[in-house]
Amino acid sequence: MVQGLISAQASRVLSTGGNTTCTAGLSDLHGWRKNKTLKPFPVMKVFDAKHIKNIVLLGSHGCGKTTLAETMLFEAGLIQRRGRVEDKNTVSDHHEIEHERGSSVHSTALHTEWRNYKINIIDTPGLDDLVGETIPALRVADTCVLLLNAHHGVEVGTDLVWEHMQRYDRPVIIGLNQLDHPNADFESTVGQAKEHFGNAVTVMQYPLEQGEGFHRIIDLLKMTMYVFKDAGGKPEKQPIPASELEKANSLHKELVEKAAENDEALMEHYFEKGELDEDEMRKGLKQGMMKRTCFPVFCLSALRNMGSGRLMGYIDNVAPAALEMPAESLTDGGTLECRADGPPVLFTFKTMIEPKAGHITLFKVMSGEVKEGMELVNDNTGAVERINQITITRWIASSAVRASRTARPSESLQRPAIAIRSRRAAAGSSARYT
Ligand SMILES: Nc1nc2c(ncn2[C@@H]2O[C@H](COP(=O)(O)OP(=O)(O)OP(=O)(O)O)[C@@H](O)[C@H]2O)c(=O)[nH]1
Ligand SMILES: [Mg+2]
Repeated sequence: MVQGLISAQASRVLSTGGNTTCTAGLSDLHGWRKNKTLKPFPVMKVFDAKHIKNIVLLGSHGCGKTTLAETMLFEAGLIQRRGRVEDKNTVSDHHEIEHERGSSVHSTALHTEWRNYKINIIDTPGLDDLVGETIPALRVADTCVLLLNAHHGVEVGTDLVWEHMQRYDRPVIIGLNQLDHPNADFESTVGQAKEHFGNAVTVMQYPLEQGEGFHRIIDLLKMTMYVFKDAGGKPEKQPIPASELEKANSLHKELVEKAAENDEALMEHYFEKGELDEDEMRKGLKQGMMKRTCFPVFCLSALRNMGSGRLMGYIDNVAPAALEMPAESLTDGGTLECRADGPPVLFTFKTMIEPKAGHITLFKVMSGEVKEGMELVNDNTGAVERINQITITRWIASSAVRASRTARPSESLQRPAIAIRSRRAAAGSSARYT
């Protein structure tokens, strides 16, 4: 795996700043529709970098990452029907080999939109021998969503991926999934998470029941109870039952203190008032996530579509955007800030050969704007490479769609899998272009 950079040779840099137009590769879409009802291709929305969140789904084999990704797309209305891994019709596990194996083999870049945010998702494979797919994804995401399986607790595969997560120092959200499973055990899984990942593990929600009957979640930030119908989806908000108030209030207090401890002004406020409001808590929790002193825990049943909306809401409001992340340290000792007005820098994190679409390289715009036709220098090879075509993969790479001619900061994942076609980028390579 090579890491490298391609930089713009000043004289050849074309002016940046085009608008976004999309034309769908109809033939590909057509094929796609056979097995899924897909909303007609919307006009591509443009999100500014503040409204883009890049997450990577991580966790042991079978903990539910692909199912959660499917639910996040469905909950946002980007797909009309949820696929199931067993039925070989999920959006993420679209490769033949993934159908054969019944689990993810490749990292897949997807996106969803929640309220006025775009959430880019990389779904990674959990099998240990496929960690080569997970590391580049970790490299370009801004927040890690680590899924734990509530009936297995912290697994060997979880510890393995946690080790890699340590290297990248990214903020972490913990999703406690499969709470509908008959053997689900929330308390013991949280206990194990604290043992393995430390006191930064912070309970944001707890389930009122587990197993078959799982359908109510107490939220300690909003101090409300979410009640799901059997079919899952949008929950009803109800007041916390009197029988739960004592427990909820004491856990809420712990959460407030966790938020306050990350910011002096918040701490002072807390000492004065003895409480923090939701926005103040979010501010403290965000700082705690950036400092990795707070790993918020959310309750989920991806299979029964319970809890993904709240998780996406938290990612929107609290998880950091690429612009808020610390500057990247470069191999040459320099640093690189994610700035819209910065020099055009992109980082390729995956190259693949897709049926129908051919050679595709996925990249993240680390700074500035990248435009079709631009010539950038590959920092690994020193070679000048031309950005031939920027496309958007809509779920399945083979239905690549011609993207805008310009890519902007963190836009890599804004429209997942913005690709450049360049025969030079070796499959599986990652490189930095400037
Ligand atoms: N009961 C229950 N089963 C679930 C849930 N989420 C996923 N599953 C099941 O768990 C199995 C594995 O789900 P996947 O989504 O493929 O898990 P994964 O983490 O993507 O697995 P890898 O791709 O191998 O890493 C499938 O049979 C799912 O239907 C859940 O919330 N509850
Ligand atoms: Mg999977």
